[in-house]
Amino acid sequence: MDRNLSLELVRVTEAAALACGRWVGKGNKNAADDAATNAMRRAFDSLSVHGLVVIGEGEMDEAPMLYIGERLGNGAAAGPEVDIAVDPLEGTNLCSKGINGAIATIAMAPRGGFLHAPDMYMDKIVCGPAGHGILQLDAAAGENVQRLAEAKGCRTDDLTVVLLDRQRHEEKISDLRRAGARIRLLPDGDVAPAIAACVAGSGVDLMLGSGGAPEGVLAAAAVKCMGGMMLGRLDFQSDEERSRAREMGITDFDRIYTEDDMAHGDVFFAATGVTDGELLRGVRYHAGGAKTHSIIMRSRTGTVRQIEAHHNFALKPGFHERGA
Ligand code: VTB
Repeated sequence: MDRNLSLELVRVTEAAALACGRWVGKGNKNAADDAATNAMRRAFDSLSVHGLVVIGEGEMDEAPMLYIGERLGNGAAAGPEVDIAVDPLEGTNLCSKGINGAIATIAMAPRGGFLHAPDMYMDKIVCGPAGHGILQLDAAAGENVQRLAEAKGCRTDDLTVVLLDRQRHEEKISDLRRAGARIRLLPDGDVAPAIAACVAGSGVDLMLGSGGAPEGVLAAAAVKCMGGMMLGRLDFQSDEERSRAREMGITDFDRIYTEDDMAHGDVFFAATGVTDGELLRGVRYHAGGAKTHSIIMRSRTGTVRQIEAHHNFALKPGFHERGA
């Protein structure tokens, strides 16, 4: 694949962030999500790929654009055949309330490179490279923290674990507290902390718990690019979910997927901050322009770039409204 694609991809997440950034704190998560989705969809038109959405905004009958199965890209003859995973606004509630942690994100892999994860929960554990061969999805949370502390040569209370603040995590949380770990409970958004867990010095050492499976695939793409470790297993809540998964080609319901099972081949990942977070600053607007902060990466080279972009709306009429 063309090495420039990761640099192209960041324009897509920047466009989405610039568009939904206008909706921060306005209490309208659907409008924020629509703005991000529209802008991201439009930005794709200039990308030289033959893209197919495999993780998107929903099924074709549920979402007007960026739905699963939609073909994207400008169709340039030379463009590669790629699968695309998107979450134009990951953390719609965070954005609508103006809380930290909302991002615009996208991942791309050669055709067939992503797990076609159904829209349901996935039990996840994510850590940087130190976690390989050490952490287990089914080990008690406290035990995982002990093992990670040993591997890193630190104390358990040197480690910070992030979980979504949900009742379903009660047992994990008490177990982590018993083990002495520092914990951060987030209202929403488990992709950004999964990325942070792979970045040394980010303030996040481990991300655990059950969140969206599509978000799991996006996280896996980033984890793979950074050499981190991730394990995930679909967390079925009903037989209806099992039959939906079967329709999507999943036969082994107990399978534990690694980051590589969920995202393989030459994977690209990009995310832009919408509101502030551990890793990415949110969009900052000023007279006539805005500043965005993004992270982009590619698995084949392992290069991780952070990009601060200064956008001049005067030179791109309509840009600040459309974000394209
Ligand atoms: C999860 C998580 C997401 O929404 O999908 C969550 O992965 C929904 O979980 O990052 P609940 O049903 O417990 O609310 C996010 O937090 C935001 O999209």
